[in-house]
Amino acid sequence: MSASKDYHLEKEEEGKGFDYHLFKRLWAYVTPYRKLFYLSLLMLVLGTLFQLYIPYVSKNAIDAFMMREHRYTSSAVEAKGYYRLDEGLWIKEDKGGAFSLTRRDGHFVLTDGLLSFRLSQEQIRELRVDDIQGIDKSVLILLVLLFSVFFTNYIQVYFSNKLGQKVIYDIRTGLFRKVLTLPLKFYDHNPTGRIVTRITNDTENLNEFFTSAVTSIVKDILLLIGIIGFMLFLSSQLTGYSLFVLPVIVLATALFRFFDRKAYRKVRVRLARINAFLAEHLSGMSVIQLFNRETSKYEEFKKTNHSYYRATLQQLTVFAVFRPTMDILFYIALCVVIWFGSKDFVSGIMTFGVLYAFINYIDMFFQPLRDLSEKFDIVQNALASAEKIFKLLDEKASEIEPSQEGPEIRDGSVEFESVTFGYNEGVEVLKDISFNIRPGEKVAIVGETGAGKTSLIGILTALYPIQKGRILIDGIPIDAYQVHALRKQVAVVLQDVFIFSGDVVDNIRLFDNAVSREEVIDAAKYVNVDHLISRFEKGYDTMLNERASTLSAGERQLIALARAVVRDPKILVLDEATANIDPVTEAFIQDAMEKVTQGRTVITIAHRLSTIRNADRIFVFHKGRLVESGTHLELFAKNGLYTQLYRLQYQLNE
Ligand code: M5T
Ligand code: MG
Repeated sequence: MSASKDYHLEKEEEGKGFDYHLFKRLWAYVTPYRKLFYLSLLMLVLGTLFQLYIPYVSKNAIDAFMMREHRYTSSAVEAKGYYRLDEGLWIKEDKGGAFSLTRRDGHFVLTDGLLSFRLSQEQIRELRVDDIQGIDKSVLILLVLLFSVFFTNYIQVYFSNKLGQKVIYDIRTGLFRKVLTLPLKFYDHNPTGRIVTRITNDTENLNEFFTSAVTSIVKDILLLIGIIGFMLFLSSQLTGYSLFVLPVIVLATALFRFFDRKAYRKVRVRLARINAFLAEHLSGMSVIQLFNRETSKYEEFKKTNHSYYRATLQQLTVFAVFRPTMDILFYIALCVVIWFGSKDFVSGIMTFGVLYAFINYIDMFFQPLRDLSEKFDIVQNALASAEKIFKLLDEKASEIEPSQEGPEIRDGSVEFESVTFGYNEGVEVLKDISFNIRPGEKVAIVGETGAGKTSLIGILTALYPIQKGRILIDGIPIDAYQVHALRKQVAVVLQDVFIFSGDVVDNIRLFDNAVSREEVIDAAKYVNVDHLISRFEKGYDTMLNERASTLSAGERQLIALARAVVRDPKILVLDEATANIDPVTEAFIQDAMEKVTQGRTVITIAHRLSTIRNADRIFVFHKGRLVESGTHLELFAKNGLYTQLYRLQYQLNE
């Protein structure tokens, strides 16, 4: 693909790393909900502590109640605190006692080296009632801990998701509000797909950041620190042995990050390519089919699709290597713990409970490690998205400073004073235009394609700023009006009419509920589109789609005319569609035009004979300049450009 063809694609920038300002700005969005944030953080810390405590409680249960050494002294007579074992044998727990409790052939035996008594299960339970109660208590504590982990996790997940949703809701709303105020120039340079991506995908990336990444990173780090803390507390030596794999883990993770980032970026770029391809080709489906481009487009898509597939495979490979590597490292660490730990246990340096807890902690240790390295992508991705979102939010709203208050348009005179305008620097589309239109005058503008006629509308309605000169309405420069007031009184019917998805009524009043259904119908009758609408399946309630594929060009023009009329503007600007209209519709439009132009200043970019003939004055544009003006007869008599144009375009219709 050539560079020019890829202009609408995202460039994948290098990862930004951790930018303090970015975090500060993101935090500003969290501030209104910081209670949620702190609460979820608190739950996170509590949950992690509970989780860390579980192996430790098990260790206590094992060492204090299960594996404890028991010694007893004996007495031949009954005494307080002594337990009757047999006729003439009473025993009592005593650390310095001669009898010890040992296991032999699956039974407990009480022995002092000379005598030994085999104990029944009943007796052992009575003797070790403290241990059994201790175990009960430990299990209860474990249960409470488990439920607390569940409960804190639940609250934490709920609150952090709520926080994420609230934040991205605000960001999405903010983005759309921004987008509504952006100058049209912005849209000339930014393809729709990109802006849609900003408002949907990029905010979604942020959501993931808030809900899963931030919390799990904090949690993982807490866990790692906590686990190492507990392990050091239990046995610093064994901690040292078991973490000897740590450098290997760090290396493996760094390698994984490197390859994963590369693969991930590729996946994103290629997915964006698929999206862009689809968006473009779905909209242009009729052209593809009409020009038999199906096969070649299919091949093109297959190629794009395949390159995406390859990129995902590559990413999978990276993961497929990383996960088992981490697993092997985990098992190695486990082997080390068992090897050294068991020896320590056998030689009596370490209790069995500590060994048990250690194995648990090692198991726990690897989960956050795997997680952290995989979550890193989300963070980086989110920060890249945040940056792009903020860039859009920082776009300058409009080069035309909006006036806060301003006059109302009363008469509707329009004056251009040496106006020069271009969309891009260095290319002048309109050059030194001066004219004066009186209130109520009907002016037709003619000129060849690309002469700058449509551009005139853009600057009259302040959609684009001009470079030189002044535009005045009622003798007042347009920038002195509130943009709102200006556009209320200058209604425009554009060359290609945009229809929104919605019914006919809403498309005429443009979803403005201040306009009643009756007013809409009146306007439709006024412009002679009423009888066309009543032929629709559901009349005024017929749903239209945004491509207006169910309307004819003439119907669309008339709906747009009704749209303009319903607002009762002082100045009406019409950009006639170049498409030919059948004589019947032509008559309807002409009749409508006669009515709607009453008492209004009308500027029509004319493609029809009737419009030109009925105009009070005609302006002839040529290559961005106003070259001739006057009535039809005056201009015709001049035998200049107008005569030429007129002859070329209309002689056949004469
Ligand atoms: C005049 C350029 C266009 C042409 C010149 C609308 C628009 C136009 N142009 C831009 O660069 N960006 C734009 O957004 O300006 O264009 P126009 O005013 O649309 O011409 P027209 O209305 O007289 O032509 P037509 O065909 O509608 O009769 O060079 O490239
Ligand atoms: Mg045009």
